Amino acid sequence: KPFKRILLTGAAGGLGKVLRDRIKPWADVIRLSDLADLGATREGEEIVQCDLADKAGVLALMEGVDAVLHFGGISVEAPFDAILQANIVGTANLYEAVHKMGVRRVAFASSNHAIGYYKTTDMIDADAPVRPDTMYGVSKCFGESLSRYYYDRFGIETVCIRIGSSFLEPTSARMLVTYLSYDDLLEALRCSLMTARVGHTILFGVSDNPAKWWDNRKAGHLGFVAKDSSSRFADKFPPGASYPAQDDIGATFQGGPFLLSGPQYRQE
Ligand code: NAI
Ligand code: 15L
Repeated sequence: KPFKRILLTGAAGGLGKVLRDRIKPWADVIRLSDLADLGATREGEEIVQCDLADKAGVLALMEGVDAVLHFGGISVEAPFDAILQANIVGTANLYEAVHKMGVRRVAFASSNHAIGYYKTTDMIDADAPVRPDTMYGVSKCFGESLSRYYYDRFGIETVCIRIGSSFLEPTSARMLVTYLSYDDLLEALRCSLMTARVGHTILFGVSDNPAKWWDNRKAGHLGFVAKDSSSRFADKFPPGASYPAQDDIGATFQGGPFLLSGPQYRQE
């Protein structure tokens, strides 16, 4: 197998549960970690319950690890104090541990909400300046910057995957554009871990959907080719229909409903 031990953070979450069995061919041991309970240990697994905000705990978590899939943290908008601990302090603890323990490769679950203030009429690539739409999005920008720093300073390689919407199927018209199938997520992770040299790469995690906002040519060296498409769900959301109902701002910006979270927003 390509790796001895892969650490998956956020293993009890929606995507963690999807990945738990599917990444087993990549390592002798998968170390699963989360704040939440992970149930019984299965074959080829180790379970370490840990709060990412606990620096010593995260350092111990990294022992013997040779690659990390960092999916743990708060996955939606939330009060800043909570985001600060889980996503900002948590990701800082993770990279410090990665550095101290000599881990060479990380795949970081970033989000489209790092660039959610671009309009739905915009087409952007990895060089477009970040435009987070929430404090959650700001925390993902922090993870992207932090991983850039650890690459430039220490040569630790990271692929930041700006995941669109990775669920069983799209649940809104917007998700026909942002949908990332589970198989395509797995392929994006496989490319992120197995490509010989990735440096610091930003990859938009999206399937080969008919409508596109994101150009992945700057991540071409990863060789990621999405196989799925939201087209088979298009009938559920005919043009002009909006389900769930969104007001104009939700349809104007790439971040969609996240623009409606929080106390205030502006339209320009
Ligand atoms: P989720 O919310 O279902 O899972 C996140 C997991 O992180 C949870 O099990 C939670 O207990 C754990 N967690 C939260 N705070 C923690 C802490 N302080 N210490 C340790 N563990 C903690 O989210 P989901 O959908 O599985 O997403 C996984 C990752 O992918 C997240 O980082 C999310 O931001 C990112 N992402 C997901 C997208 C999607 O479409 N599902 C889209 C864009 C990004
Ligand atoms: C995200 O970043 C969230 O983690 C996920 O729950 C979805 O809301 C997704 O973005 C999205 O934009 O659909």
